[in-house]
Amino acid sequence: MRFSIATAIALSSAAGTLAKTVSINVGVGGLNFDPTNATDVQKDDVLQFNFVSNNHSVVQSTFTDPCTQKENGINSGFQNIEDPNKPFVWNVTVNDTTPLWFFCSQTIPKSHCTNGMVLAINPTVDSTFVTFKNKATNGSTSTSGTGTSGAPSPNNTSGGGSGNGAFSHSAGMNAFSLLSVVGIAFGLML
Ligand SMILES: *[C@@H]1O[C@H](CO)[C@@H](O)[C@H](O)[C@H]1NC(C)=O
Ligand SMILES: *[C@@H]1O[C@H](CO)[C@@H](O)[C@H](O)[C@H]1NC(C)=O
Ligand SMILES: *[C@@H]1O[C@H](CO)[C@@H](O)[C@H](O)[C@H]1NC(C)=O
Ligand SMILES: *[C@@H]1O[C@H](CO)[C@@H](O)[C@H](O)[C@H]1NC(C)=O
Ligand SMILES: *[C@@H]1O[C@H](CO)[C@@H](O)[C@H](O)[C@H]1NC(C)=O
Ligand SMILES: *[C@@H]1O[C@H](CO)[C@@H](O)[C@H](O)[C@H]1NC(C)=O
Ligand SMILES: *[C@@H]1O[C@H](CO)[C@@H](O)[C@H](O)[C@H]1NC(C)=O
Ligand SMILES: [Cu+2]
Repeated sequence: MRFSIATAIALSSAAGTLAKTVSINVGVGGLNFDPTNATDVQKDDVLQFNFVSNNHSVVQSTFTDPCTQKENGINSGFQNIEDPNKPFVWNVTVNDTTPLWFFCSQTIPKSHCTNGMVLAINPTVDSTFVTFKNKATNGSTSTSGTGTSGAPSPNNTSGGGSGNGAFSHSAGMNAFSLLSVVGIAFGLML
């Protein structure tokens, strides 16, 4: 089987436009999303939300009202994870590049949103992640850190660590990109 130059170039340009997966951990080790924000998310890219611990949700809101569900906004529902080895994965396809704003709607025993559990996709220079988060927390600088709720024990909230490593992230994509680069090199050598 031979890779022609044409095949290599076709593969390469396909790789340039292929949708990517943006992996986002939900509430791992604290009341936060990791990463807290993502830029350059394009149409057809997939947001892969990984729920590995506690009882969180991902709910779409608006920049002006971070802790309230947007009308007809998307909502993962509460996902109570009892076994970090059995995470829940929620994939959301992005349909355009307008900013998306999200929060966790858990309020027991305290509001995760007002403690800073918010996420921005494609924030802009006018509507930044920092401003969005400040709106959510009302400017509070209180550590949103380890005071997680719903866990068996606060000492165990980082137990998602092992589950965390279990995610493949976008390994498939990377492998594909590598393949096309190798394909070009191979094609040029023929
Ligand atoms: C936005 O996310 C990037 C990583 O993707 C991070 O380096 C940066 O600190 C984040 N910005 C804020 C304001 O948290
Ligand atoms: C998860 O949290 C929601 C909202 O607080 C609550 O209604 C639900 O009972 C919780 N689920 C479990 C299994 O604890
Ligand atoms: C979510 O997307 C990832 C990467 O595209 C894929 O590997 C996984 O099977 C999808 N999971 C679900 C539940 O759709
Ligand atoms: C994009 O459109 C699909 C299909 O209608 C929908 O399931 C998905 O929730 C949309 N994505 C967002 C971010 O609204
Ligand atoms: C927000 O903070 C201001 C000043 O710190 C305070 O006066 C106001 O009551 C707070 N609003 C809410 C909704 O907590
Ligand atoms: C967490 O661990 C610390 C010391 O490692 C201990 O003092 C504390 O009581 C523990 N808390 C719980 C809820 O287990
Ligand atoms: C952490 O959780 C495990 C099981 O989930 C339990 O065996 C262990 O005692 C817990 N540790 C603490 C400090 O609560
Ligand atoms: Cu939460």
